[in-house]
This record gives sequence, C-alpha cells and structure tokens, in this order.
Amino acid sequence: MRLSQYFLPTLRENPSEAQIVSHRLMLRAGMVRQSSAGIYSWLPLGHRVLKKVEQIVREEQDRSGAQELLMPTIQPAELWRESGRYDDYGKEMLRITDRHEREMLYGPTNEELITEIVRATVKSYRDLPKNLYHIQWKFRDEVRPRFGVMRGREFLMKDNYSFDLDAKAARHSYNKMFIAYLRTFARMGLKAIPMRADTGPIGGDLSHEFQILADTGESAVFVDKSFLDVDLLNISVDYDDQAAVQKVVDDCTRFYAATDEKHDAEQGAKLGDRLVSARGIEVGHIFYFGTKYSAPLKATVAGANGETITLEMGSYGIGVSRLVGAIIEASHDANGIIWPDSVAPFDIGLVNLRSGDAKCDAAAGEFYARLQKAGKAVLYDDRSESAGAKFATMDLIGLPWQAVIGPRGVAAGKVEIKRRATGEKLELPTDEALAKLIG
Ligand code: 5CA
Repeated sequence: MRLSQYFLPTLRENPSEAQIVSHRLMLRAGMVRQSSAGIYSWLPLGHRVLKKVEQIVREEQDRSGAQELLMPTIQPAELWRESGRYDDYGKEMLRITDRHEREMLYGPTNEELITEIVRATVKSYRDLPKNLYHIQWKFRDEVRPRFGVMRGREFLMKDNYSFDLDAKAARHSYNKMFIAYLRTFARMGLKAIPMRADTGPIGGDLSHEFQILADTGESAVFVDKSFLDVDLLNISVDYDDQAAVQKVVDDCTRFYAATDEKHDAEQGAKLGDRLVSARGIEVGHIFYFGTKYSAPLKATVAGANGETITLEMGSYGIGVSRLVGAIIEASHDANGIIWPDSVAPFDIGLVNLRSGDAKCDAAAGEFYARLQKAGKAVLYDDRSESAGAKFATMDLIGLPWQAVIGPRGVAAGKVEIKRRATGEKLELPTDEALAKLIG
C-alpha cells in the first residue's frame, strides 16, 4: 500500500480526551474515531489490527474443536424473560421496540440465544459434546465508557458456549478453553494470567479471568510472584487427552492469583512478600455454570436409556476489540506503538527519503515490489514529506520493521533496516536487506 493513497488520518498532538496511552496512540495513529461515547469506527489501520487479532482468536478456537457460527446482534426479549435475565440486566441492556411493538434488545451476550438454537436442534446424547462460538459486536450501555476501545459500549467479543452431558465432560470443555486462551494471548505477545474471578451477571461458581498486568488496568489483582516467572507462552497439549489437559490447568492454578472480588486477604498474607498487588486488564473470562440456562430454557436431550438429560453449559469470552488497546498498553514507547509481528497491520514500513528523485523512486519501487512478491504486507511511504516526518509516522504506527532508501544508500547499493522494538539498525546490501526482511 502506498501511503500517498492510504487513508491514515494521523494526529500530531495528543488528543485531550484520551487518558491512557493506548487510547492516545490509537487516536494519533488514525486507527479509530469515536462516533458517540464508547462507540467507534475502525479506520483502515485499526481495522487491519482488529482482523489480525480476530484471526488468531479464530484459529485457536478451531484448533480446540470449537465451531464457528454467527448469531445476530438483535435478540428477542422473550428469550431473556425465559432465563429471568431480562429484568436483572437493568440499564446496561439496550432495549429496542420494533415497528410491531415487539420488544427486542441489542445483545450484551448470547447465552439465551445459543441455548435456544441447541434446544431446538440437538435431541440426542449422541450429538454431544458441542462447543459453538461466534465473533460478533455486543452492546452494553456502560455507565462510564472510557479508555477508548478498552471499555466501550459497542465492542467486539468472541464468545462461545459449550454443551455437555455431565459435569465431568463440561469440566473438560472448560479446561480446553482455559488452554486455548493461554495459547491465544501468547500468540499476541501477551502474558495473560488466569485468576479466580467473580461470575457477575453470567452466573455459576467456577470462573477465571485472564488478566494482563498493566498500571492502567481497571481491575485490582493479586498474584503470587512465582507465577510471573512460569512460562505460559509455550503450552501445547493433545486436547482429547483429558488427564493431560487437566494437568496443564492444575499447573497454572496451583499459584495464588485472584481478582479483587475473589481476593482472600488471609490466604494472600501467607505469601508474605511474594504477594504482588497490581492492576490488570481483563482480556478474557470463562465460566462454568452447569444448568443455569439450560434448566429454565429446557435445553435437554434423550440419554442412552431414554432418560432426560439437562445440558451442562459453560461460556467463554474474549474482548477482541479491547485486546487491540491492551496490546498497545503492553507494547509501546515514547515514540509510539510497537506491534508484535503477529498482529501488526503491515509487516514493513518502507521509507523513501527522497520521493520525486528518479533514482530513489526506482530503487524504492523495486524494493517494494520484491517485498510484496515475497508475500509481505508493506506500507510504502512515497509522500513528499521531510525525512523527520516520515520517521515519526513510522515510529508512531509501530510496524515491526522499517526499511529506508535514500540517495546515499542508492549510490552504495544499500538499504537501511530498523527493528522497531529494539531500535537496532543495519545497513545492508539490497539483496541481504531483502533476505533479512523476508525472513
Ligand atoms: N457471556 C460471557 C462469556 S462469553 C461474557 O459475556 N463474559 S464477559 O462479560 O466477561 O465479557 C467477555 C470479555 O469481553 C471480557 O473479558 C472483556 O475482555 C470483554 N468486555 C466486556 N465488557 C467490555 C467493554 N465494555 N468493552 C470492551 N470489552 C469488553
């Protein structure tokens, strides 16, 4: 993509409404634009990152055996009356009346809707287990939307729902998601710590939140310092091996880690100075709630002997749009964003230091074509701006690699490449620079 043609409305100044760094940088890098409180448009650069994050989430869901579907954003109120949550949800739920005076709502979550789909279609124990997910916009009329996409009113969530015949199988479904979450966040370069958590309006008694430690986090969290050194980034397991899956979960949950609501001061005190009190960003939350929805909604199947079995359920959420902000909170410096390779909107930013100069244009144009041919996503700054402005833009938008072509390099047959994360620069002959970037 040529930057001269790309829609990248960057800001030079810090927007006054942004209180935290990720919000500031997302606005300055032209990733999002607020349309009303807590509701955002995703501009091309932000949209590319959102799609990358979504795709990692999708791949790890698929790997765990979950199946993707897509449910609507607008739901009928009557289903929520069946579960008893229509009144409980209060003002956070956006209620809508259609032209026939039917009560509808913009879904804040989907337990009722998915349970209705399963109860209407799954009739026999032979059809279970099932784990179904979608990646869809949610609406919660939060009292205080803030911090940009971190606490929005409209936000993108991956939510899935497991259906099992008994508690043991349901626990296995829960454990698989626990591991899928660790893998998902690790692939985004994040260390997400699973913590015992409160279940709030979703319900149930087994629940973990996945928290990224960051000073700007909204949750107060408590964690055993030893846990921070455990390698959560390289977990691999055969999902069908129940015992192996349980062992990974046990290994991760043997350390003390709890959110504020679940924190047990007495237990925490036993850790002495190993107890770390910090702030966290909740990027995922998983729940096991048994028959809380299947019983009132009558989601049952016939068992092997014709008996009626009420389904055991869990639900699992990842804040896809929140993650874009969380990744920036975890990875930035004074000059801007530092994208991990896996979620970067482009792999390489190519800077032509003297656009309009025939030799530079030819060299940069050819380098651009060769990178693209090798399958790299390249943002080519071909504008006639100053070198300083071009470098500032590249550092701000945080692409993992920068490649710089100028008159001196062209004369010497060299290209300078810079790794955004470390600032390390190398001046290499063109072919070597290309090989290094193609990796
Ligand atoms: N039904 C369950 C699991 S599918 C559920 O809704 N869980 S949740 O309420 O914990 O939300 C799941 C995830 O969505 C959270 O962990 C968080 O990362 C994200 N999330 C929740 N509220 C917001 C919000 N207002 N803005 C951005 N992300 C949010």
